[in-house]
Amino acid sequence: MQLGIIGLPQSGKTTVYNALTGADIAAEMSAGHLEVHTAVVDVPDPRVDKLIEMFKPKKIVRAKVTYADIAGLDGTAGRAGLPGVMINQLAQMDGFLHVVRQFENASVPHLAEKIDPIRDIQTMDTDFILNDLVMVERRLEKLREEHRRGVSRPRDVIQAEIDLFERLQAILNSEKPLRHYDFTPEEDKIVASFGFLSRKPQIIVFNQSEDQEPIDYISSHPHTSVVSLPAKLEMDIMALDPEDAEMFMEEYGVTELGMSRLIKVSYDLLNVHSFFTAGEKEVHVWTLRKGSNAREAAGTIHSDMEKGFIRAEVVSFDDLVTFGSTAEARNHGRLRVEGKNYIIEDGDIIEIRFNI
Ligand SMILES: Nc1nc2c(ncn2[C@@H]2O[C@H](COP(=O)(O)OP(=O)(O)OP(=O)(O)O)[C@@H](O)[C@H]2O)c(=O)[nH]1
Ligand SMILES: [Mg+2]
Repeated sequence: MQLGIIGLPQSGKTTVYNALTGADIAAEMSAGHLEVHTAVVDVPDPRVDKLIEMFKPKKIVRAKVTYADIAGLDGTAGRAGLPGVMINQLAQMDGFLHVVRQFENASVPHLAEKIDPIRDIQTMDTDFILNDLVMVERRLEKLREEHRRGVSRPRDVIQAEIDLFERLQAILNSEKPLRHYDFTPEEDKIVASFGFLSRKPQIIVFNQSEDQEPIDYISSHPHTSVVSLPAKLEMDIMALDPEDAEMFMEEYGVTELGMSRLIKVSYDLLNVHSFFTAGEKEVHVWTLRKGSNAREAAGTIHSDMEKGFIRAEVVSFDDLVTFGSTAEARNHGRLRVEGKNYIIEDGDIIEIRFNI
C-alpha cells in the first residue's frame, strides 16, 4: 500500500513525511520540480502487542504503509497537463495525503497572500481534475468512433460507456474531483481501470499551529477523510528520545500523536483491514481488502495455500484474549472451522489447512 503526500509548495509535506516516518529530510524549498522521498511505516496496532505478549514469537511482522513525499505540484499545470514523470509517479499511488496549510508563519511564503485552506484544496484538485478531463475526452472520442463503426462490440454496450464518460466529463467540467461520487460496481470497474488521479482516495491533512482550532470541513464524500494536526510540533516530538517526548507531550497536553491516528486513517481509507497468523514462530499481520473471503486470505499468505485450500480455523481476537490460548478457545467451541467462502473479519486469527 502506497500513499503519496501531496500539497501546494511549502504546505508542510516534508514536515508531515518526517513526522510520519521518523526521517530527517531538511525542509528545503523544492522549487516546484518533482522530487520524491519514500519510506515504509509500521501500522500501530495494540492487538499485535497483545499477541506478542501471548505467543512470545521469534519473529514479528506488522502491517505496513509506504509514504512518498511528492514535491512539485502547485495547481498551475492547467490544460497543458502534468509532466509525464509526475503522472507516472502519482499513478502508482493507492491514495493521497493532501497536506493543506492552516498554520500562520510570516517567514514561510505562500503562493497566495492570504492563508485559505479551503481554497487551497480546490487549487490542488484542479491539476488532477484537468488531467482526468483530458483522459475522459480522449476516451469519449474513441468511444464515439467505435459506436459509429459498431463492429467491435454491441452498440448498446458502447452507448452505456459513452453515457458513463459523459457523466465523468460533466463532473470534471464542474471542477469536482471524481472521488466525490459513487458509481455502481460495474461502472467502478471501468473507472478504476483508468487510474484517474481525482478518483484516488484522499486524506485531507490540515497542517495547523499548536494553538489553532480544527477547521470545520466535514467531508461527507466517500473516499475522503479529514485529519487536523500540528505537523511541525509532531516532527519535533518525533526527533526527541522517548522520555523527553513524553514530557513534551504532557506539557502540550497531547495524548495521541496525530501521526499515529493518520497512519490508522490511511489504512481505513484504502478499504483494507487486518487478519493475523500467530504462533511461537511468528506473529504476522496480513493486510486484506475488506470483504475478502478465506481463500483470498490464504492467497495473500501463499499462492499454494490458495490453490490447495481445504479449510480455515478461525478465532476472533477477542475470543483468543478471553480464553487465553487457541487450545482453550477450541475447548470452549470458539475455534471455528470455516470454508473458502467465509468472509474474513477484522482481527481474525486464522490457520489455513491446505494440500499441495
Ligand atoms: N509554524 C509552522 N511552520 C511549519 C509547519 N509545518 C511546516 N512549517 C514550516 O513551513 C516550511 C515548509 O515546510 P515543508 O515541510 O518543507 O513544506 P513542503 O510542502 O515540503 O515544501 P516544498 O517541498 O518546497 O513544496 C518549513 O520552514 C517548515 O518548518 C507548522 O505546522 N507550523
Ligand atoms: Mg518538501
